Amino acid sequence: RNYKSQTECRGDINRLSAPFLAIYESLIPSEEEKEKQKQLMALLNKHVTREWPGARLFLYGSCANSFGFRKSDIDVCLALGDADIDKSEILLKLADILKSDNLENVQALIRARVPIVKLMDPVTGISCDICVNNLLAVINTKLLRDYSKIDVRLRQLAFIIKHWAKSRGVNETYQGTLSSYAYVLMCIHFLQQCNPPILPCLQGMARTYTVNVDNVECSYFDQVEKLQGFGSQNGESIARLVWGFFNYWAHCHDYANDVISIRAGRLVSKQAKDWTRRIGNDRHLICIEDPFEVTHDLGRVVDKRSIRVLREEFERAAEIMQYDPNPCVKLFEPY
Ligand code: 3AT
Ligand code: MG
Repeated sequence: RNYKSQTECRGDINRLSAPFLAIYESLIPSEEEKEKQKQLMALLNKHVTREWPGARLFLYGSCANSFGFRKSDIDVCLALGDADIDKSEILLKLADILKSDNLENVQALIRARVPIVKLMDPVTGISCDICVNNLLAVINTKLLRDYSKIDVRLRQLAFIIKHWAKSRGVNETYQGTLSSYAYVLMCIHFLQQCNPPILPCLQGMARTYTVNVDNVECSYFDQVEKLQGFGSQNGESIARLVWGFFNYWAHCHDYANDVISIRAGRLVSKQAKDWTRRIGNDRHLICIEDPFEVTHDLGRVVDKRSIRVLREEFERAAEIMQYDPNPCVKLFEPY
């Protein structure tokens, strides 16, 4: 089902692409920063393999999924083969080991929802969070990175949407708004459902990559170099896509009935997922299905108050994209 846009797009939309692309370019991390991240990973690896010879370290989240801004912290996952370990014990041990090196502010936060060790490396200036055995996050990081290689407009759109969300204060899960991960899924969905599509549905194609993590089978077509040019039938400019994204979430999405699913490559119904009523803290006011943990709604953090904030922000952004002479200023105005 393709949505019909509520409004005709303004006639001068394409002249807005240059300023959006300039913002995107200004947010991309430098090669030098990427080098420093590798340097810190090598240092951490040395400590970890000395203590746990079979262990591996993975980067995940925005530093590895290609949707990270410059000067971001990095997220690291320590993968230990054994599933039955006591994570708190491992993290306390890891903190002890890292404290004895020159790392600063080393702290084990073992009571957090995702328990981690935090630290700052004074040599590179990079801060980092290390979690244990969070392999689904490593796999969803790869999926997002693979999507970003198919059409550069995904990375451009997601950077602009994340920058908007951070500027407007709607990228705060503890306040009931959405995570960066959720916004990237919304961008992928949007580019899958446009006509002609700019992105395929990788989980709906022949599987070339399969892993089992925590009893979840994760598989999809990952030979994305073969999909170069997939979206070229659709010539929409980045400005037009930003306009379309906000128009979709402001005026076209059916919040009462629909779930976005990049796994299915289309909308699915709340009914089919039994997400029609509140269960515990899950209110399902905006439904974004996780591509692998399909019972997991990334919109679960959204409550009665924050859904209003979010929808008002989408409407504000759609209005600016339609009428403002200089949207790039107004759109990112601090709230
Ligand atoms: P920033 O650039 O730091 O804002 P990020 O991409 O690092 O964004 P998050 O901080 O939202 O994104 O999350 C870090 C990673 O953790 C991204 C994703 O691989 C994983 N992740 C986050 N939230 C969830 C979730 N609810 N379910 C599964 N994986 C998640
Ligand atoms: Mg992060």
